[in-house]
Amino acid sequence: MFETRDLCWLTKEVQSPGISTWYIDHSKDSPFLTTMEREMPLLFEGISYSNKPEASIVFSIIEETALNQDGYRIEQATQGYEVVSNSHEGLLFGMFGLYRLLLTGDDVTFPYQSVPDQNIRMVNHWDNFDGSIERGYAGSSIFYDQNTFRGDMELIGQYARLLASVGLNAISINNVNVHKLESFFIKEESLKEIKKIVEIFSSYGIKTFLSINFAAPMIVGNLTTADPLSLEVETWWKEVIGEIYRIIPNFGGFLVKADSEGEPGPFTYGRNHDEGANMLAKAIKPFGGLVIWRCFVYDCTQDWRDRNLDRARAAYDIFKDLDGRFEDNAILQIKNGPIDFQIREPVSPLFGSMKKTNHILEFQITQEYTGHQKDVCYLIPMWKEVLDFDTKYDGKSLVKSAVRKNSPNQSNSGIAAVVNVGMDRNWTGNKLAQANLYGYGRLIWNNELSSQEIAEEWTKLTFDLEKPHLDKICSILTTSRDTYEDYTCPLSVGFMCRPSLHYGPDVDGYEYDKWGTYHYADRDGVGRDRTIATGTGYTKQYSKERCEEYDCISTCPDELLLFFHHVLYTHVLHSGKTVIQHIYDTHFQGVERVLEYQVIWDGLKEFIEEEAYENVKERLIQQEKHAVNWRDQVNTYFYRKSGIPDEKGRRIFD
Ligand code: BDP
Repeated sequence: MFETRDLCWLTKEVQSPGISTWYIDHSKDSPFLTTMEREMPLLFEGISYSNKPEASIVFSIIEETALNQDGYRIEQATQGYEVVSNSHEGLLFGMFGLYRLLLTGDDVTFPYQSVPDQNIRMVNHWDNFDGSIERGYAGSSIFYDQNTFRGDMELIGQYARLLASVGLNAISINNVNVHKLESFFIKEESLKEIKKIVEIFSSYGIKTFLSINFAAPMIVGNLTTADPLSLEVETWWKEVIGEIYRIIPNFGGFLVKADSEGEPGPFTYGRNHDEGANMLAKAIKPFGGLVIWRCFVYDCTQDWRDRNLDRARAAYDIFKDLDGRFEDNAILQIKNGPIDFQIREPVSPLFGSMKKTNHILEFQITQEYTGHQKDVCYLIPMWKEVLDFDTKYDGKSLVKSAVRKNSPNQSNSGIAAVVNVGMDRNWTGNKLAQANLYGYGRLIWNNELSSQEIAEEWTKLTFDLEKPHLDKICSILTTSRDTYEDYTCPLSVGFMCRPSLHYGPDVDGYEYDKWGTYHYADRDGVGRDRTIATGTGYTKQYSKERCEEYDCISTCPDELLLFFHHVLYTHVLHSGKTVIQHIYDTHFQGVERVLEYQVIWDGLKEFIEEEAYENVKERLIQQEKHAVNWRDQVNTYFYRKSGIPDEKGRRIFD
């Protein structure tokens, strides 16, 4: 249907007549020379490789501890710019950095230095070999099609440059739920295909990982067990890993989802998660590989006899005691919240408390619970809150620094996120959802950037518009998370969505479920009691100060109230409103905001290129229907339960 693909934020031409040639120092050693030779003219139009130091952009390797692994500095030289770094990766990131600055940076002061705040900066694909994507909302997989490798290397190349341009340096290319066919990715036939993908990502400084099935020794190797302590299993993995590195010497390592949602794991054999992860980590260590082990394990069904059984507690209950018992090349990957990527959750209590194990913080860019890339929902404000959250261990310990500082090997720490791209021509389904991928990369490189700054950067790079128009798009983006929360998730009550699909309302859809339950609404009140005295005791998993704050109704922040407490509908919030009135007001407000977005977008019609305009317009229409449906179902539900009318007399279906 479309002729060319939307290259997002890398399409504009730099208008800078001063730049004409470029030169890379130590060129013979640079693994990225070919990549840069291809990129430079694309980014800085007309530029050519000069081999001469007086070129207008010079890339030099220096030795400077402050620039760390991938950092760079751009200095203004007489004829142009000099980019310096300790590593060739840093020069590559510096090349994209310079391009961005020339396009957006009216008030940049040189020298401009940029050093990433996190070492591993990763995206996780949940792509299946049949071409489908678990929780994917932008078409089918860019890697696979009907149980074959799609083999569109040009497309993968475009994707690699998008990722590198925002500073990402690691990728896993298959779903964490590893079905039978993907379990065989570790065999020679597939590895030869995977090698081609790995080479492309490597040429942009990105390491490639595979998700593996913990039971692969049985599925692939025909062994009778996958017990991590069995010698036979250990030997099998060593051979497999040796074979992987023989074919792909620059392979990154494994990502593992074990003992979670039906996936096999060490628990099957009465072993613990350190035993499972360490067996693999030891086997892959001689090759410099990593094992990234997910903490999304919640094998704890509800049981009315035991009030402590609470899904929110699971990750901490399972992993906290294992702190310090993992190999140096094993990394725990922890979701940002204790449940599952809801629009509002507290921060996982493992951050700050886990002090002797390498770890990675996991976000979700794909909008599973946040609107399926139909609804606009700019996620940077939410991620910023998580990064800036003070766990209050040892006085002060913000998540963004705890992830690194509490990892004994800081190179093996960082941030990962489930990515949102697919075969859709604009990569992300909704054009505005590109801002989440762009912003994710920018934010995890520079944790200090604000949501507003990132939104401004992305809009400037993406649309050819005057400032007042760019500001309007930014105003939609930066308020959209609050809007989505308003019509879906009052005061942190999550999971009122349609089961399995996770789009659209179904207030009781997950309530009374064996894995649930979430809102606990009855005729008098709503919310899950997670306090120490009368609830599940989840609050105890936080530092003393945070525990006291959350455990007490009067100090618990409004936005998290119903996650921690069961309260009466007439309970008065810090905001001065009752809980029931808050529910009504936010749901009406959410719909009104979406209507405002439509008006703003309509006003941009004559300035925005038609395809992008129509794409967002069509999605805003769907979002309106969605928001109205949420408003009506949630308000009606709570009106019927409580019998308390809206004090503003608005229409609620009954
Ligand atoms: C949940 C998704 C499920 C994923 C799981 C995970 O609903 O599809 O497999 O997370 O993170 O949010 O493994």
